[in-house]
Parts: sequence; structure tokens; C-alpha cells
Amino acid sequence: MSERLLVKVGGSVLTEKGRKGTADTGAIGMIARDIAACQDIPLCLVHGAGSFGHPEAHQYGLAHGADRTNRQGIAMTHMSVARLNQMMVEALRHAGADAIGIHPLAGAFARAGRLISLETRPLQHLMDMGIIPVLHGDVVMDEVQGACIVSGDQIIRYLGEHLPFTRIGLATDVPGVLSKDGCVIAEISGERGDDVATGGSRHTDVTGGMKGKLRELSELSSHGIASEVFHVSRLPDFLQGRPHGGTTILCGREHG
Ligand code: IP8
Repeated sequence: MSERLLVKVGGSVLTEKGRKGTADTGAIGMIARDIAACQDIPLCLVHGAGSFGHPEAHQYGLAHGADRTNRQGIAMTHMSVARLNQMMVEALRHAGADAIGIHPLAGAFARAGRLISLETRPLQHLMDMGIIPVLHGDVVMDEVQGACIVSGDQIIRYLGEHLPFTRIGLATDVPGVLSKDGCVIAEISGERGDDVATGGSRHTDVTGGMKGKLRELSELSSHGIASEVFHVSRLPDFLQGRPHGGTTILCGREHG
């Protein structure tokens, strides 16, 4: 199979996490240029929310669901992450890539906080045409709890299981998955995790930071799908298939 990439860029990379609704336009532009430089490779991009979306989700208590009492939080949270998505898409287009924003709220559905459906056929067709679909962590309607927050990592897990990507990479603000003594762990098998540093973020993160990320990537691994976590400065290396100094979450079947 020729290359087809699924890439996630963390919200902590795209935004100033301590300042509500503040984008790091320099970082967004750099990532857009890195991706636009690889236009020959079909790619789907997912990004996190950082200081967009998380504060609103927290304010309205959406991590625990939604009903008529906190329903304003659905629109407030979605509008916030959609603004960041628009900035990412515009930066990609400015850099010369053909990109289009796709909002999970419009077509995804969840059950008790877990994504159970997301239409993937348009994404496949967009990539076939050389257009980059740009998805993001979002508020999603939920059949058990009204609504929930679905992280970009959860979307990566879903897309990784439902579309045929050759490589899956997550660009973060740390050089990889770190051990408790602060070293990058080069390889993790799906089951391991006790010696991994999953410390919480200082900032509002309703989807669990590195712990949430490893949960999704372990699930991918158990389906026989590997993924890679690396520092965003190494994104060009990942895109070109070069070593990036980060962590590979091995495909579970390799440990059969
Ligand atoms: O930053 C969260 O997505 P994440 C999306 O990938 C929100 O965890 C808060 C609406």
C-alpha cells in the first residue's frame, strides 16, 4: 500500500494553554508549512483543543454529560474549538495545501463518552482527491449522557481502526512518552504503562492528557495498529518516514 498518514497535533502545541482562547499562530504556521511540504502523501489531520474548548467544557461540566441545564455549553465549547480549526485550516491553505475543516459534532455519535460512529467515507474521498481533512477534538452528542467531550486522541483511535493508514503519528510538546525518570521510552507494548509518566497538566484538560492518549493508543495497539509519539519539531522527520527520537506504541500482535 502506498503511504497514507494519520497525524494528530496536540492542542498544547497549537495554543497558549494558560491563556483561554489564545492560539500560538507561529506554531500553527510552522506545522502548516511542514505538512504542505509533503503534499504528495495523502494525509488526514486531527488536532486537539488546548486553551480552546477545554475551559468551556470544564465551565459547563460537559465531561459528565449534558442536559437542558447546561446545554449552552455544547455550543460554547464547539464554537471555541471550531475557531481553532478554522485557524489551522486557513494556515494550511495559506501554506499551499488544500485543506478543509470537518467538525465531528456534525456527524459523530458517542455512547457513555466513547465515540461509536463517525462517517469516514468523505474523509477517504477527500484524501483520494489530495485534500487534507482537518478534524478536531469536539463536543459530541451521546446516547447515554446527552453529550460528551471526544478528544482528538479518541478520534485518532477511531480513524486508525476504520481507515487504512500506513502510519499514525502524534506530535506533542514533549519528545515522546516519558518514563518516570524523564527519559523517552523508545518502544511501548500495548499492555505496559506502569513505568510511564502520565502526570496531569497544570492547565484545564478535560480529556486526560498523556494518560488519555495512552489509553487510546493502547486500544489501537490491541487491534494490531502501531502509532508514534514525538516532539512537534520532529514532524518533518515523521512525515518523511525518518527516525524522530520519540516513542513507538507497538502493534499488540507483535507481542502475540
Ligand atoms: O484537546 C478536546 O480535545 P483534546 C476537545 O484532543 C474539547 O483533548 C475540549 C472540546
